[in-house]
Amino acid sequence: MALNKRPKIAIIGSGNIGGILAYHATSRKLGDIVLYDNVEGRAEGKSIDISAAAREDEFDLRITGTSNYEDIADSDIVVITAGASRRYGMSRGDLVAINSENMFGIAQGIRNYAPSACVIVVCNPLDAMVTLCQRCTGFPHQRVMGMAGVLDSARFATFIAEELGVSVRDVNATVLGSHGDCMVPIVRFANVNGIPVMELLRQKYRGDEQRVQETMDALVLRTQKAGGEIIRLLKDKSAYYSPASSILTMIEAIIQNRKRLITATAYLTGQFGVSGYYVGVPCIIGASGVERIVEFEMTPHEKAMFDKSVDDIQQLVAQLPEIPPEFAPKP
Ligand code: A3D
Repeated sequence: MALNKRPKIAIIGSGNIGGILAYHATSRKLGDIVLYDNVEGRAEGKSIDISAAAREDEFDLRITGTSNYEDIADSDIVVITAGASRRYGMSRGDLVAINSENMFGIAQGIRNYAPSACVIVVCNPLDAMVTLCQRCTGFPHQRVMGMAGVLDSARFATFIAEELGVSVRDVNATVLGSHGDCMVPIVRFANVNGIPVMELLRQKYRGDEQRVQETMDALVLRTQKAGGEIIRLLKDKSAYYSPASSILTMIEAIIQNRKRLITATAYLTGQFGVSGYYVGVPCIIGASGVERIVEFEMTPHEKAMFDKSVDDIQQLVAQLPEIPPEFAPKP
């Protein structure tokens, strides 16, 4: 019997997010994992540790650690979790220079050894780094996407569930736009198994419209600042458990060709009135990557917030360095 090849997932950057992602990807049996890091021994050490969980967690996958790009050869998916993260007091934009420099080498490694992969960018500032990754790899936009919206939407859903005292499993929430303070939670779409959250807040606060609005405003603001809230508490680290879970959602959607409708940072060619920029929007994610961007009519308030978010992205992208000549498309 011919057995199909198992999916191969490369994770570039074996720090907090990369390590947890590798562990959960193996325990969910998603495929063989290659952990890469430029700190000698880090990826290998984590891979040996995770391998030793295989018996108890009942997986028979291969997990290897490396500092050599050759080992990511022919990966189906590459996730980029390499790079500096924010410290307390920093904005995501403060990471442009350092993480751009990292991206040059990473993109070259991916372009050389995993030319058919779908790439999920996670490092910050997300919207700029996914742009740079696509420019450097030259891959079709459909195969280069950013993970932010799944996480931002999960945070919004979590805060709504806590406020209403319901299971987060039943909460649908959508956050679009940039992965920054100008992200756009779409309040109109927030519901608990179809019942609008605003209606449930009205029931809770017995029709006190001011209290309802203030509560929703606070949920939106907390979502927009959620990353910073965690950094303020951890001081020298950013969130890592929930980003890893959100990346898994995207990996599963691609590997299992699930056609999930989720928010991903995708390249716009006129959708929502934007062209030539990566922005967080609703997408169908399947085996080919971003298979379709799903548009809907925004209210004037949503559109104003979305446009502000796009301005934010444009400012970050304007700070990106020139692409070195070795990345120029081959004639
Ligand atoms: P951390 O635990 O510091 O791990 C980063 C790893 O990358 C370290 O092991 C480094 O050695 C490694 N690394 C650095 N440069 C390179 C390079 N050039 N090649 C290979 N490996 C390298 O950080 P983390 O895992 O907490 O976060 C990783 C990135 O994700 C950061 O840029 C964060 O800002 C970002 N992040 C994004 C989100 C989103 O929702 C988009 C959420 C949380 C963190």
